Amino acid sequence: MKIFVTGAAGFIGSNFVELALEQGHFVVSYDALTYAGNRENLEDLPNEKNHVFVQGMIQDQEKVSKLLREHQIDWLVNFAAESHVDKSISGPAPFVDTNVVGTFALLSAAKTHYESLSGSAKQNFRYLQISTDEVYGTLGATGKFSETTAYQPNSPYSASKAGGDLLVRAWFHTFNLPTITTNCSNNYGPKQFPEKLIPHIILCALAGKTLPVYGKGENIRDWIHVKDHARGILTALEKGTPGETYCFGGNSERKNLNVVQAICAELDRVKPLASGKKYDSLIQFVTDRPGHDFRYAIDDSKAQKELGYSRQYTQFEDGLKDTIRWYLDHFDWCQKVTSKPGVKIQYDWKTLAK
Ligand code: NAD
Ligand code: TDX
Repeated sequence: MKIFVTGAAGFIGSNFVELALEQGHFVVSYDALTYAGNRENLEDLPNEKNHVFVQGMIQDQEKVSKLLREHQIDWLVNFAAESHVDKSISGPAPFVDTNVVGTFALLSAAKTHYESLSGSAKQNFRYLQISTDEVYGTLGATGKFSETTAYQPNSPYSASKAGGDLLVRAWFHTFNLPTITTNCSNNYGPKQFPEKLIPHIILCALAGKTLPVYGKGENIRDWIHVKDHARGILTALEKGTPGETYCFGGNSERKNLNVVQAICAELDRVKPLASGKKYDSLIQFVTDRPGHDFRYAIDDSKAQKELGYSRQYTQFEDGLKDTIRWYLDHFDWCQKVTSKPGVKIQYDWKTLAK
């Protein structure tokens, strides 16, 4: 298939592009290259001849329309988003602009393209919206989110994602655009921007800085390896029913403090501190995130039953070890992506490289 991937230079988008190319698809990667998007994420890809990169904003409907037409696109997958909850609290405007207005522009371009198609091209066309479990709000100690859970977003980030998702729903019901929405839990793995918990803690630890744990570290997230998520998305494109939503989770709920402690334990093993101290001595409990959702967990039995979806990373701690190894082996990448203008996170690279 010919796939138009927005947000392709980000964490999950770039892992998806790699999988799609491996599977023999043709991919047009489209990305604005914000602070979170990096061209480096799309280097050394398999089947390079089947890959085109175009820089642009999803809000640019005319540009997207032209690309959909020129490349005779079959599947549009929308990963492009402002994705960091903390940034949505300090500055929500770009979240509304990209996640809501940008989704509207993409849907408008997709509708025009879809209506120009006929025969099998029209039958095969899909618009896939990448969403999150955060749109469902927060869980208490028990229960799980599923496709039937009501949307109750709590942060500016999740509210903006929910806004985009509701537009997608309306474009299916009103205009018959064949849309699919996937809601996934917290991803981890290679190429995640170091503002997010796991890579941020790895790099702070290696730089000998304190490890910030919000509140008491008791909030719970359900961790899925990014490569399992990418496989799930491809399966939804291949086998999903238009108008449906599918949830993907990792079946790996962990308290934040336990995730940070697991990172410390692995670093003690593979890169012990020269001082002889243990990495967990760097843990510092800091002011909690405002409106911090307590717990997320996903029931993905619908995706398992209807799409035949299954996870290959079943042990979070093993996937975490691989992820830590990836960051240790990619200091250059870490340095490059955090040295861009507008990125506030700074590490002491001389300490890190030791
Ligand atoms: P990311 O921040 O790493 O990547 C986002 C990408 O979108 C970047 O490359 C950025 O340059 C691009 N982008 C931002 N605004 C754009 C615009 N206006 N036009 C074009 N490109 C733009 O995010 P991620 O973690 O890879 O998340 C990808 C998608 O998956 C998002 O929609 C996010 O909401 C969703 N999601 C993420 C997670 C997670 O754990 N990271 C979980 C569930 C769902
Ligand atoms: O330094 C930190 N310390 C800390 O305790 C950071 C960055 C985070 N945290 C906590 C907050 C969360 O409970 O760790 C948890 C995970 O935080 P993030 O990595 O910022 O992820 P989260 O807020 O859960 O959102 C993520 O998962 C769902 C993605 O960023 C979203 O894009 C996705 O939709």
